[in-house]
Amino acid sequence: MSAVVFIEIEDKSRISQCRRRAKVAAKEMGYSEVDRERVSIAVTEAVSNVVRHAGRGFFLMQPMKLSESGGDELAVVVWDEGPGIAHIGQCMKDGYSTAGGQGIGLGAMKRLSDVFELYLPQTGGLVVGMSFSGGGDLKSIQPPRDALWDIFATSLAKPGQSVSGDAWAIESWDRGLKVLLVDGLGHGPKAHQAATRAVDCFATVRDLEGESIMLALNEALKGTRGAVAAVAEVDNVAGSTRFTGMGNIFGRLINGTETSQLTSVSGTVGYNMRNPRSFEYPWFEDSMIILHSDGVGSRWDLGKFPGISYSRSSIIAGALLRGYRKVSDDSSIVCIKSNSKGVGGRSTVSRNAT
Ligand SMILES: [Mn+2]
Repeated sequence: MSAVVFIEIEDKSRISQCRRRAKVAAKEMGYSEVDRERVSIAVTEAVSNVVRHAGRGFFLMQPMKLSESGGDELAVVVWDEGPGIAHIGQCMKDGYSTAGGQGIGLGAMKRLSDVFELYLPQTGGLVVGMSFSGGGDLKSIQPPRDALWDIFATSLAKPGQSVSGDAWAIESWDRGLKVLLVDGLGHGPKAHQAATRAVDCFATVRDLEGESIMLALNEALKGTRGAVAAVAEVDNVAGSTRFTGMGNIFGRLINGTETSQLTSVSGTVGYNMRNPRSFEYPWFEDSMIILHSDGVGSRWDLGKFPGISYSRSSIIAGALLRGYRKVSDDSSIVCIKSNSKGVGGRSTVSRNAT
């Protein structure tokens, strides 16, 4: 399974590079030739648009593998740093192209993808969010209360490193979702080893409660260089979220205009860990939880991206990476929304694709 792909779009050569990576990822996910082709065409067009209109931006592609049901999706965010497209409605129509490209346009991208969303940053530019499924059963895990999950999670390795020392996992339970985000100390292969071991352990102890999960992780990580970690248990039935954090994994819970900073205790999982402690927060149908490692600046403000909280989780994660990623470390973000209105919502239960 291919991992995340993050490519800065600087010139024309990136178009074929992104297309190639998209084809490989779709193939590795077992997609049919037809599905591989539509991923390839949509990605090519989206990245070409950046080169034509903006000249700068990034391509982010994350395989999201369902843990149990066999479904999956390939999530793509293409961020365009340009002046923006003046007449978005016109651009949605096929055949429209301002800079002499193939002109298959945003309308075709919308048709080729299973989920399609645009976000227009106030500062200009254009963000395209697309998801592609390979025909798996995406409806398989529905949370209670008729809500739909909208989930995106990614770990970007520190530039120059071949593996990320961060990792994430998302598992379903009968009341909602359980999420792990782990940051192996430092970066590189040894951090990766610690993080991977935590993800493997999490899959076996997910039925426990947060504090017990953290104690199990501590046992599993002994002998590694250790990690910081957080577990969020979203309980859609009780309308609550339990957060258990050890060390500096940052978490915020956003309920409309209210934001809660999620509380962690200090310590290192697998090494000198003190007693873990869980904290409870309310969870509403329109709540959103964002977790990230310290490779993303913690002073972020979604207010700099007006209206983005209504966007899909992949676009929100893209915005945080765009604005706050530190190139001095591995950078991870998990964004989870439960959206009763089903706007862009999809039931996806995923774990790190390694
Ligand atoms: Mn870190």
